Amino acid sequence: MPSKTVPRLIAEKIAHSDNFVKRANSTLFAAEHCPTGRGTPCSLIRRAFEPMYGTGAGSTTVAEVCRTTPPTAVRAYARLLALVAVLACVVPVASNAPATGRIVGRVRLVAVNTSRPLAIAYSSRALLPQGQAPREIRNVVIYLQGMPPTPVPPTRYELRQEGEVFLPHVLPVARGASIDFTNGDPFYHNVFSLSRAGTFDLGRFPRGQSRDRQFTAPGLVKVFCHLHSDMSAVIMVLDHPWFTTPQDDGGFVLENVPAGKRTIAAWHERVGEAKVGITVPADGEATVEFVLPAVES
Ligand SMILES: [Cu+2]
Repeated sequence: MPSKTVPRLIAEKIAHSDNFVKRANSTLFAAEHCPTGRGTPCSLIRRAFEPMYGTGAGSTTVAEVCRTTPPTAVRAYARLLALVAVLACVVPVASNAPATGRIVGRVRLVAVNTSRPLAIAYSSRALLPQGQAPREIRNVVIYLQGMPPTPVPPTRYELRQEGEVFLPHVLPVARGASIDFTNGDPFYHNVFSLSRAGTFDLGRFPRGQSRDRQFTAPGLVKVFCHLHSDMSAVIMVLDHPWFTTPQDDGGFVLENVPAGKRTIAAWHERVGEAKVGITVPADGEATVEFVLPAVES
């Protein structure tokens, strides 16, 4: 029985318990034969053990788990392990929570004299239905700098292609997030990137279809369409959860920020990064304001 949904931690604990016999990448015994002679047919946990045993790419059967207890007991055991894992996480947090505070801020975009009009990325905005053009402030990303890599539960986002533009134009995500690129136009689009943090080409696809991609390396991923050279988007992949996009009025809040001295940055693709050092008080609030010399569209 494939157990693709068993989380790795639990799968490892199951495999290491006395009730199970594990084999990495085994061709020595088939599902019908239990080497211990005491179990029921072996079940497969595909991929879950790959990092553990280093069986390499292209390997599908990376571990076999031989059950000596019925599936219901396996599930109950897995649930018990999950509960233990949850308690192990929750209890220390409840008794010894790291002090956190919040950062409340505002971003203002100010016009500057520029010989260039808007970046070419915006030249097809006229195709958008009236009133739907995203405000330039939404293309700012606010994030903390210098934070240790902090895992974030995988999240799924959508980045649409509509009116020959990517919406949103700028999308911050945490490492591990997946993005569905959905074509909402009555003609084909493509999605590709040559960025170091993510090189891919999702091919061409028609209206209503989408292609997805997971982003596993931090950094800026610039996304384009082979078919429409004006189209572009920027995905900022961050290695922690402390980031956000300002509201239409420029306001933003970062919650649960570890207390202490922090560096907060505001990024815009035509301005780059502006950063400020602030002190976040435990159970308190720090305020910050950014003024970015970006042309309001
Ligand atoms: Cu296109």
